[in-house]
Amino acid sequence: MKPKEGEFAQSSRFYRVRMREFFPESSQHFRTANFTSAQTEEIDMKSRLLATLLAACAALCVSSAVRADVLAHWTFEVTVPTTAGPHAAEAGDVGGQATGFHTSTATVYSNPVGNGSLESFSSNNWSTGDYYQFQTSTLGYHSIAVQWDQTRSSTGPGTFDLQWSDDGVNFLTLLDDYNIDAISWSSLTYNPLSTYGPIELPAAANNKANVYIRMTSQVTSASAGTNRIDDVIITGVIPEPTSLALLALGGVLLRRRRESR
Ligand SMILES: [Ca+2]
Ligand SMILES: [Ca+2]
Ligand SMILES: [Ca+2]
Repeated sequence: MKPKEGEFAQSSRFYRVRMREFFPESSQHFRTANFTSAQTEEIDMKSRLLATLLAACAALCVSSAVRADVLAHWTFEVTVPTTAGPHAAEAGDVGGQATGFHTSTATVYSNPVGNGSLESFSSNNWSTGDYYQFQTSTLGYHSIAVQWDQTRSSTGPGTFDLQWSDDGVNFLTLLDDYNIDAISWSSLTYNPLSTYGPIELPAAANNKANVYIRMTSQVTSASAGTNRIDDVIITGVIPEPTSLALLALGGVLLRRRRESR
């Protein structure tokens, strides 16, 4: 796309606009066009510098937007659930608590094999409205997301809602009636078909002292039917001042180059 020497007047308007940014005091020349090869080289060099800086800034902004931190990760390898909890997250920068809730007092909480691991969080006697709940803090974080592994026995509940709340009382549905297949888990082999998400929470979940996420059964199943969950991971993003600083630095460098002419 580089114009040949002496052809600047005919090159694209975009190019001329960019050149005027660099040489505001002599922008008239770009319409009449007659450059020595040294001038053309300088124009190209500055143009490339600007493009490089813009690309670097853009790349940094994008990378900071997608790089998420793990706030809480429940593996159940350490807590090894035998009750409704609370069970502390084994990993993550913030931590949090997992609990189960069942209407039936006959419910047994247990720890069969996970999805490629030894332990998970399992329960039986499922009624509509029973749930697994995961709590963490999102203070200082945005772009909150959750992913998890879930399966069931052949007679366990297979329809759930994913819900969230910032007070633990009023829940909003993120995923309505998602389906859980009865996939046999192995402690040695991870099965990606049992992984759900990541599902992003709305901006209202940003920067909250408490965020609660529930997987709530939409059906009542046979009393012996189980549903189990493993590797629940809540992530968030800390706004990074470095990308903003780099953008500002780019602006300073460009100004200096202009002023030094
Ligand atoms: Ca596990
Ligand atoms: Ca176990
Ligand atoms: Ca539903």
